[in-house]
Amino acid sequence: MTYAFPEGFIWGAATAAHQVEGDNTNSDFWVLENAPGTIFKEPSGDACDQLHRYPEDIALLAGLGFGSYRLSIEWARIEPEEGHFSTAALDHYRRVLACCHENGIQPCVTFHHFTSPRWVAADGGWESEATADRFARYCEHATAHLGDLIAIGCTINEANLPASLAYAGVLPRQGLKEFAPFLKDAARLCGTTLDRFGPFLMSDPIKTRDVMLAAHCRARDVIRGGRGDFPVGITLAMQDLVAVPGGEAKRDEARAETFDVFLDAAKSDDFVGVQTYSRARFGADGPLPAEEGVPVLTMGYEYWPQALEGTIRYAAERAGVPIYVTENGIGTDDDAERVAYYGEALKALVRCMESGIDVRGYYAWSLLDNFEWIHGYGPHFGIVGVDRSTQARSPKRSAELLGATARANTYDAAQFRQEEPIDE
Ligand code: GCO
Repeated sequence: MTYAFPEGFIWGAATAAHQVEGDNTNSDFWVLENAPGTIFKEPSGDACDQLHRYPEDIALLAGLGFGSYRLSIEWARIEPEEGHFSTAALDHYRRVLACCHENGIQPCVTFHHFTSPRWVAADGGWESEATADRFARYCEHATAHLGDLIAIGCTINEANLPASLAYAGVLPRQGLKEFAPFLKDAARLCGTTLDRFGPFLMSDPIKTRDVMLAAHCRARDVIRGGRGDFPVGITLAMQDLVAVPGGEAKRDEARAETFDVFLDAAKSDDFVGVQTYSRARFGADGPLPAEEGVPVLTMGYEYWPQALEGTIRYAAERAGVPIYVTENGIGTDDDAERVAYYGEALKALVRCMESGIDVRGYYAWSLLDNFEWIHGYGPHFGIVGVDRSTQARSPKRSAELLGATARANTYDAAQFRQEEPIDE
């Protein structure tokens, strides 16, 4: 089976600043990772040193055949103290974006990917309304400096993640503060008290959802009104929520609590960014465990690449705006499994295209093996491997196949089935 994508379809790979840049010392997550008793498996440290190695990474991405790079800019670097905007940090990102253009890569820029400056987290963070205004002000400055070089803008990454995890029972509904004693020390190290401390994913998930939604809407408006002319949207963590017979009501409740408020707000956006890794099943009493016989990945969810079809369909139908798949991928040490995953996921994407859904682009998560938050460097999502002692990059077969797909703008199912590299 082959499928030719429409002209102009965007193919890329994604990363996030904190996961690849290294030494993001002014961010709230840096404090969380290094606090005594932390629940993080290891600190991010140098990450992939992309702060210095971005020219190599961008050239690599272009050489593989991709046309776009989804990266995030780091608020903690750009506004290290409230109201102080670092021209040096903004100039750094200007060089990064210029480097993308020099390599024929369209930059898709995420303004917030989980991390915030310490001062934001110390003053209410994502539990405080004030953060919505502060975020919009930061976006306004960043757009004034960078907007002419941005091809696609994502305000906030996975703003619905805390609410989704709370609904699934992974996060306590009132947040982690009572349950994770290290947060008290982390708050102190940030110069605040536990009740004022509000880093993403560590805070009250429902308040976070509401503040992030407000922040997104304000940011979207200032970004649109600023320098440059590019589509602006939000990205959402979207598992395919499916009901076993009798589970429809619970599935719909989960959709309402975790997707719908954002998808409804996205009706006024230029697109929705869909980020899908797996599915979640619902029975009459709520979330169900993995189905027997379906492999469970290191991240704890099912190997279910076809999930992408359901999430694209749901997002497109509810929001009624174009879709970008801003993340899709698998954490595995076995690149053959990754190739098989992408083969199935792209097939699901093709089914959506064939039924006329307006999908404009697809980004693999991730360009690089990188810092996977509380899991540290254990899970490998990269299509390019990174040697942790030398920082040497080595593209995997999955990178070559996705790059070839991008270059041809055509999906060829047979390629994703071959055992041996196509060019050898
Ligand atoms: C997220 C983030 C990424 C993750 C990726 C793999 O979805 O949590 O956007 O930062 O690394 O999803 O888990």
